[in-house]
Amino acid sequence: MTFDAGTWLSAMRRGDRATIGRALSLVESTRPEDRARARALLDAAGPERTDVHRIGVTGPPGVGKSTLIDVLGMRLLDRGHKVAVLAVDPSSERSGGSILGDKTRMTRLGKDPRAFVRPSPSRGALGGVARRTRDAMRLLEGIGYDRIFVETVGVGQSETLVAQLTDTVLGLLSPGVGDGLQGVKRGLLEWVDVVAVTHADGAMRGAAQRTRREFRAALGLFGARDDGWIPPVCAVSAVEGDGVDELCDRIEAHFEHLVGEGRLEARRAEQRVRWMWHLIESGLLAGLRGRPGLAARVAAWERAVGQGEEAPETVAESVVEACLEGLERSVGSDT
Ligand SMILES: Nc1nc2c(ncn2[C@@H]2O[C@H](COP(=O)(O)OP(=O)(O)O)[C@@H](O)[C@H]2O)c(=O)[nH]1
Ligand SMILES: [Mg+2]
Repeated sequence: MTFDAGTWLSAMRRGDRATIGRALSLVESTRPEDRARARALLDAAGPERTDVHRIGVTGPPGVGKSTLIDVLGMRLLDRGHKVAVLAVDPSSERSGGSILGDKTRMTRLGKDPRAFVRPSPSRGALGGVARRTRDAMRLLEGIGYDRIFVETVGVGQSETLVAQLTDTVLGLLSPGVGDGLQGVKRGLLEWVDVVAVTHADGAMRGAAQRTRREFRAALGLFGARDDGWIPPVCAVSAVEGDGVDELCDRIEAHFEHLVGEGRLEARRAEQRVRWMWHLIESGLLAGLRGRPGLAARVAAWERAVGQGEEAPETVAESVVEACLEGLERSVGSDT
């Protein structure tokens, strides 16, 4: 099908999965001609929707993220929602089979016509992953998906990334991980909205319940957050189904908490502002390094600083000042 944003969107809204896949590939591409088409699609997809719940799922490889998304997603379908799943992997190293195996872990969701599972994770540098994930979410929202899961390996920066992309972060723990709580960063409890201990079945059932109690107690010590939310701690078996309904209710309750008093808008507004600053920073740097009309000058600065003829501070200050003066000239100055 040749490209036309309107035609593509209608096909996607009718549930044409091949076109959805193609559109997501466009959105993920960095080629300039693809970027232009992706932008046309996003413009046509309409404004950001506040009836859409973006749910980040984070935790170490093997904790059960994909398996749990499969059962939670099925519950949400039964409750009348349309579910989509994206995976992100901002690590430079390969993360083994955990994400590659996602499609096979999401056997039910992957086959259900009401759901869309993006099998390939968005990989690469943090900024690129954030951009592709944001755009993919907006596209999926624009064609009617209203519960979007973002699965991410809970390592390093990807943890905070997912909090900047989603409304609710579900943090998964393995039974026993909380023993004494030394192994768990306190930071985690500050930005995870719902906690679930997985593998609460068979031989691990008791350990999972113990870990749950320990986390409850720990969270009780921290008290409620500024916005009044106390992250609930659940124990869940994705295999036997125990605790899945309760967890699903808790996740939905957090969304209601956000929607209730304009907190969702506030959270997303903050995310958009952060994103704007990220784009300004990365755009300025990329522009300075890559603008053809400045290439010779930039090379001369580097040479002068490298050879010790100019101080790095002197050059940096004059570059920054010139950028800011140029900006004041074009947008005006408040003073
Ligand atoms: N017994 C049991 N096994 C589980 C549960 N959840 C996941 N698993 C298993 O744990 C392994 C890793 O699960 P997966 O969903 O791929 O983890 P991910 O890397 O976090 O996405 C798989 O073999 C699953 O079948 C659970 O609740 N109970
Ligand atoms: Mg997985």
